Amino acid sequence: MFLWGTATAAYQIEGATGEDGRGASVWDTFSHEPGRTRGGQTGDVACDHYHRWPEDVALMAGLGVNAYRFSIAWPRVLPQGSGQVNAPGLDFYDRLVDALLAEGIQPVPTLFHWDLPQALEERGGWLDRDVCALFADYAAVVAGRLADRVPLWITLNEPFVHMAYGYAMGLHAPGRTLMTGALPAAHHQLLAHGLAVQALRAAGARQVALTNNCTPVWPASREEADVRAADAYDVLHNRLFNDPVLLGEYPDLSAYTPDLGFVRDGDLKTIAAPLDALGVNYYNPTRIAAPTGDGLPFDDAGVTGFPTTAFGWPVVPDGLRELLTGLKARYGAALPPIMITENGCSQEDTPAADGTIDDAARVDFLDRHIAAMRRAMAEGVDVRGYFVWSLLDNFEWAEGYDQRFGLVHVDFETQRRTPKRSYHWFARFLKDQNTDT
Ligand code: GBH
Repeated sequence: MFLWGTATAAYQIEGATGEDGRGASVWDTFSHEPGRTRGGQTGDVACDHYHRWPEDVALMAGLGVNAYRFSIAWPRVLPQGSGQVNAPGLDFYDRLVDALLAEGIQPVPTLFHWDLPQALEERGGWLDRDVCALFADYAAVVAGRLADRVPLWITLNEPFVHMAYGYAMGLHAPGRTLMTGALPAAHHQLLAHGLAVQALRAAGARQVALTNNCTPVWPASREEADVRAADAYDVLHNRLFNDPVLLGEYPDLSAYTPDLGFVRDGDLKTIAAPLDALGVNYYNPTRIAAPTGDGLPFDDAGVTGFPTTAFGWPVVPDGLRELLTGLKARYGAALPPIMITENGCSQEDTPAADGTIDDAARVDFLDRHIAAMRRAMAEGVDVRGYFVWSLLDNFEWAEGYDQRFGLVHVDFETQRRTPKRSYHWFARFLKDQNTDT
């Protein structure tokens, strides 16, 4: 069965950050520091999903999706990151899973979507190798409770973005600005993934995946310097996270670091544990030019000549086809089936006088990206699922509540949910799928 779903993440929707024994995460800390997020906004309340989840499950039932990708907040389950399990935290996800199953919706949990327990940040976060084993312990606890009802598990969300934004550039929690010194955070996330694959399977998980953010990389010109820079960027954004998992080796990282001292014997074997699916989050291609400074081996030249989302990101549907066929060309038989675990766009989405939200641009965006995915499938790429980011407008990290990605509008003053035109469009689309098959 092809999975058609929507996606969310715990810190972006749950709120209730101090309730029922939840520990603090790096995003609680970071978002409360002055100047970190737009207008100082935080996920303290977000979509109040922790209390309103029955309404949100009903919205998905009305939509007609057969899958829902959400993330589990590590600090809800283990407030200190390790040790004492917080029963009410696990109970919350247990109830959610049952409610989804009752509506015929397959729960697809992600174990880490950037909300590391603050207690683990205090010992170094993802720079501390010991956190890898603690992640596997956490995975075992959650799967021990849910794997009887949850077939497919995702370990991490976008380790590239977490490394780059959280550890290299300081735009996300934990706000470190290590630049290439952030590389151990990539390796430790990957090692944590590999250890979690073992823990999940031991706890009865039938299918395990990793979700990577992938981008087709376009050289700014055919000049050799631009082509070389584009290759260097492809190494950092895509191959650093796909090669070790799928091929069991790192790409040439010499443009970023003189040595890989943080990689120990046996790590790559752990990281390369066979997967049942590769989760791919696609937003847009990246255009890269030769470096002008003396820091990184590339410059972001910006994609021009395409329409943009409210965020300013270029809308390039065929980039998804290009990405998928490119993955197949590079990894061949080593490429597991693919799930598009996120695709979507932010738009202005202001309600009209009568309260309706006519997000025609989102309808067009989704329609064209699904068509591009199907072109890739026609070209032989094995795609097994597609999840819209996102079900609800939510806390868009450093951008706060201004960037709206939902099929459902959220009024953050009242928490009122209003399905947008794209919701009704996707519901119709899903109905047509069912009658076709
Ligand atoms: C995902 O990250 C996250 O998983 C999710 O939590 C988040 O809410 C969602 O996307 C929307 O942001 O065109 O050069 O300006 C996406 C990471 C990084 C992808 C920035 C798009 C734009 C680059 N994004 N990138 S550019």
